[in-house]
This record gives sequence, structure tokens and C-alpha cells, in this order.
Amino acid sequence: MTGRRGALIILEGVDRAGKTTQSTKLVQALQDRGHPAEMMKFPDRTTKIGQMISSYLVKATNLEDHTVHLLFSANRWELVPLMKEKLEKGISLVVDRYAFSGVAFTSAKPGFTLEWCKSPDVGLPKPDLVLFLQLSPAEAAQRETFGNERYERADFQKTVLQRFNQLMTDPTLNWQVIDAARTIEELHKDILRHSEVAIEQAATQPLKELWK
Ligand code: NYM
Repeated sequence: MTGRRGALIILEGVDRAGKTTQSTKLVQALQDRGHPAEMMKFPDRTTKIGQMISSYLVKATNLEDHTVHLLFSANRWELVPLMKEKLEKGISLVVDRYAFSGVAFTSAKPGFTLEWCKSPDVGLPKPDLVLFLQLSPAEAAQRETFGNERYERADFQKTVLQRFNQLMTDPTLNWQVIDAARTIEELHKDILRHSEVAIEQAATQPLKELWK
């Protein structure tokens, strides 16, 4: 590779923290400033695996808990060749959820350890930046009510937040906690600032592997 590689930037957080709004705004702002950037989201419901996941989330089908965890991971792995191709071309990827959601949501179910949940995602492209949109359960409760999908329950989301907090103690990752209780524009400014630093730093560094 001769040119600069793109940065892998992930947005994580509990449901309703504003990840999708902020990912869209970030891609637009990066493009406006001359940084090639594209958005991705997980689960990617457009693939065959993604359709199985989507049908589970909308409760049209039931899947065994380990099985659905592995499908979420497979849905990331099937997009790895495309992600690497884009990053190598110098395109930064802004990704709405990644392996951290995978681990936080499954390990919030009884009988699942963080270690077991992490293992299928070991070796995925390692993010250069993980932005965690922090919103307390009380603040989340003031936003519009949950939809009807699986996992959209306040008690479950509380456990998910605890699991995210455990994942954020990992010093091998560049976690940045963003206070998501502020306005859309305030959050956006912070997110853009962190992202531009990450893009600069990633440009001259090889892409690494997650949790390895
Ligand atoms: N989710 C998302 C998981 O349980 N595991 C995963 O690996 C990922 C990426 O799917 N409640 C959950 C979190 C969400 C749901 O996400 C769908 P979205 O962003 O609402 O499409």
C-alpha cells in the first residue's frame, strides 16, 4: 500500500443514544472537509445472514441465543473483505455498531460470559476509534418510547450498559466517551474532532486485529 489508509471509526451506545443520526452527520462532515468517508451499519440487514438476523429482531422467527450471536458475528465477517478494500483505498469507514454491541447484547442474557461472546469476533479489523455515546437509563427513558423489536426493554438495556462499561475498561482500544445528553450539534462537534485526529493517526499505521 502506497497511499494513506482510511480510519475505522465505530459508533456504539445503548439504543436511542443517537448513533445513526451522528454517523450520518459525521460522514457528511468528513466528506465536506475532503476526507473520503462512507457509512456502514451492523447488523447489515441486506445480506442473507442479515435477513435471518432481521427476522429474529422483528420477532418473526426465533433463534437459539448462541446461534443468533454467531450470526451477528458472521454478518460482520462477511463484510470484512469489502471493509479492508475500502480502508486500503483511503476511505474512512464510519460504522454504526460493531462487535461491541454484539458482546454487550448477548452477554446481557443469562449464562453468557464476555469471553465467550468476544471469541467469534477476535481478529476482525481493529477500530482506530470507538465513540461511545453515553446516555443514562434515566435520560434514555425521556426520549421517545422504544419500538417493538427484541431487546427494546429498559431493564435489558440497563444490563447492556453495564456490559459496555466492562468492555470500555480495555486499554488496547481507543474508546472515547461522548456525553449524548447534549444537543445534536454539540455531540457532532466532539465526534468530528475525535474522528479527524483518528484519521490523521491511522493514515500511516497498519490496520490491526481486534482483541488479538
Ligand atoms: N445487536 C446488534 C446485537 O444484539 N448484536 C450485534 O452484534 C449487533 C450489531 O441488534 N438492539 C442488536 C442491537 C440492537 C439490534 O440494531 C439492531 P439497530 O442498530 O437498531 O439496527
